[in-house]
Amino acid sequence: MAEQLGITEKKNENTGEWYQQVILKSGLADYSPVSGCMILRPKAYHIWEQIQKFFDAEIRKLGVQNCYFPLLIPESLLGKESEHVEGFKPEVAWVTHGGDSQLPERLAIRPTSETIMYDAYSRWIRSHNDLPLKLNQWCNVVRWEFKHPMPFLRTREFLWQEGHTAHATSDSAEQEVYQILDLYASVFEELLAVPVMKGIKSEKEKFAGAVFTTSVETLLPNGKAIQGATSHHLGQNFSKAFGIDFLDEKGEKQHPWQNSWGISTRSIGIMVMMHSDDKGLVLPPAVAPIEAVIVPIYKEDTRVAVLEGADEAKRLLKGRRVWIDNRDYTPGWKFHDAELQGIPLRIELGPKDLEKRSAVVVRRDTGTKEVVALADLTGRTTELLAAMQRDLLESQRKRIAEQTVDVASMDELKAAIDARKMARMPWCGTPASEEKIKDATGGAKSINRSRDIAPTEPCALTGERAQGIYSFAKSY
Ligand code: 87F
Repeated sequence: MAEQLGITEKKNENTGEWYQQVILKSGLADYSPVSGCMILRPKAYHIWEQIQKFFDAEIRKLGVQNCYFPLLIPESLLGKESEHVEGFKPEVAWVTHGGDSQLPERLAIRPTSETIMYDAYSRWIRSHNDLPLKLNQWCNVVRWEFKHPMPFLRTREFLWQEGHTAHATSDSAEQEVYQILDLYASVFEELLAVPVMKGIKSEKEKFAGAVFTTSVETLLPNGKAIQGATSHHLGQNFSKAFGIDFLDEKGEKQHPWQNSWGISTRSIGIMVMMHSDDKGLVLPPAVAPIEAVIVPIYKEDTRVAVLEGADEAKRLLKGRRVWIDNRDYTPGWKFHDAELQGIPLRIELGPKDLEKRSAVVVRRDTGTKEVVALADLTGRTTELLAAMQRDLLESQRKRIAEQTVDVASMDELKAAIDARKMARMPWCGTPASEEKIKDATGGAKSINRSRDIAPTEPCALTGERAQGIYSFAKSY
């Protein structure tokens, strides 16, 4: 039997299967011979490039410079700051041989670059004149996950940027943590149309090497939360472990204050999960490789005139990313394919439309159709793309608000989690309490706490002082 072209699973019935089909059939990505590794096809890579372009320009304004550190990290170096690496050890992939000969020391394939970068920082940083040092690299990392792989969301190799900065004062470092967090929120909200919650992680959920960890997080339609990016304040933890020090203005020896921060191709998976539907991919116009497809509708006798009309429409949309689908398929087939591929606007053009000097324009997200005069096509297309970008974000914001409840006890928290909602409550933030929540709810975790909202009530579970208003959900 021929494989079905369209999506055969429903998003809210079998999310996992539906997701895989959307990714594969829309042409975003494909599997590879190695389980957990995937091919980013041009459509996915285009989206990644938009993220890179935006974020790279913004961090440059903050004085960050790009660089590249080696892929292979000697075992002796990786284990140096043992506290943070210990929990991650099972996920490290190793190179043990060159040809047939065993290496004298195993080499880790970078899972993250703190160790190799801070080893270099210990040689490069001497005085306050060398600070701040702000480096970033765009690269791939490998983490040998054993959980079931999910394209973009859980893969053994992924692309990311990792920023690593060293500052002469803790204030300067802490300020940067939140500047970067704001940029991550902009990537999600302005490019991917994904609403996020910025906040600080609990003691249990923070990066073990950090003084505190901040994150942007969102709630997917299936009630699972997912972390989009993180920005850590490392304090002097690594500078002490790696012997990074500088002479301050008074000539006194000090350890610098450090940050590290990252966003990965996982962000693309989050965007797919959030907006796509039972017809296939839905792409926010800002990151879509094609913003509008023109589908010419003709019979033999109208072919030339309609194709000329399609060319004219394309000329009217000069400067936009427009594709005329003149492949040898029926219009109906092309409509479905454009939906599967997530092209934001479909412009249908037949002989009757041409007679009236108009076209039918259809939005991918809402399916709304309208007749647009060719004279208005340029302006209306701009409006519709902007409206779609805005509406995708707003409709998800509304959904998340509807899927979030305030709770005041463990029973209410449990009920919310069982109903696949995100729960919010004033909470003490202690690891012991977090452990109890996990047990009582069958695996829910704290997501983060906003730094802007101060709790007025004590912890809803322990009665102790609340550290903040935290969100809770099951998560990826
Ligand atoms: C896996 C193996 C070894 C995560 C790992 O979040 C080490 C690690 O340190 C590890 N998985 N981490 C934490 C990464 C922290 C930090 N690195 C820079 C980030 C953002 C970018």
